[in-house]
Amino acid sequence: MQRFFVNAILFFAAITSEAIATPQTLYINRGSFVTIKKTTFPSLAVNTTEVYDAHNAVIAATPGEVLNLTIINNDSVLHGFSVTGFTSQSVTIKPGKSAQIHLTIDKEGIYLYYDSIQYPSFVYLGAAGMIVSSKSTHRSFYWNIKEQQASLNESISRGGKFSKGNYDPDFFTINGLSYPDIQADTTAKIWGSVGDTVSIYMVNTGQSMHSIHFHGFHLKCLFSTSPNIRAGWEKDSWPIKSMQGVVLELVIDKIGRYSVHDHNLVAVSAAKTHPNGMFMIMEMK
Ligand SMILES: [Cu+2]
Repeated sequence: MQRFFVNAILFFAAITSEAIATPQTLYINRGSFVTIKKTTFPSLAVNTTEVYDAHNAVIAATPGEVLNLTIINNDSVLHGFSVTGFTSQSVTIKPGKSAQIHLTIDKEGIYLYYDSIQYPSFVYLGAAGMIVSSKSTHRSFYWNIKEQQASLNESISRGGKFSKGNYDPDFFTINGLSYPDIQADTTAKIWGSVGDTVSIYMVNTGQSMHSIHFHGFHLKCLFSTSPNIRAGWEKDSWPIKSMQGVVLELVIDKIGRYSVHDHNLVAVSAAKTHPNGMFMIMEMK
């Protein structure tokens, strides 16, 4: 009887958690990114359908699971697919073709998948996201943080190479969205009630470091791939290097609305207007 209730609870926990699943098929899509200022620039993304969406797919696994992914190149140039920690299994995919990748995710943690062709140009254009592995039943949020310089995208999308030489990014996004639009992303918008513990999975798929500051709370790092951040640390600011990820745990001990943002103030802007960048208001009830 007790086992039935445990199963029932797990079942309902599964269907009421965020709409993050294990997609079997991923598409590398080319599209037009729409900024918070309603301007556009060419972009890439990895999605679960053949329709471009700046929000790269989140792939969720449980430890011990084997992910059998089919990646379809829905673009007109060669692309690749690699996963950090599994780079020996990288694949290249011709236009209109597909490739398979099999990943045995044996530990809890966070991994980045990315387009390994013309690295880092296609990653710069947007083709990178996260694979998360967890046994936790805590409510989870997923942040893919990234910056871009609108004036570079046209030439890079035509085959130019990304260079950090004169890099001066002007758009800063979480899952392809900026404040206030990011408030409506239920996979990213952090909320909860006093007594809740929530998990935040964060990858930096940009080319710059992003230091994320949580107001009102100290979080604990559960997992990190970033060499400057260690699991077990408890603090309020998390400087995540390019192409690294962290898993943070937040214990909600008070009500209120608290901001969380990139501490580098330019990253809270979009083409010089504030606060249209990496900024969110968390709601604790
Ligand atoms: Cu701050």
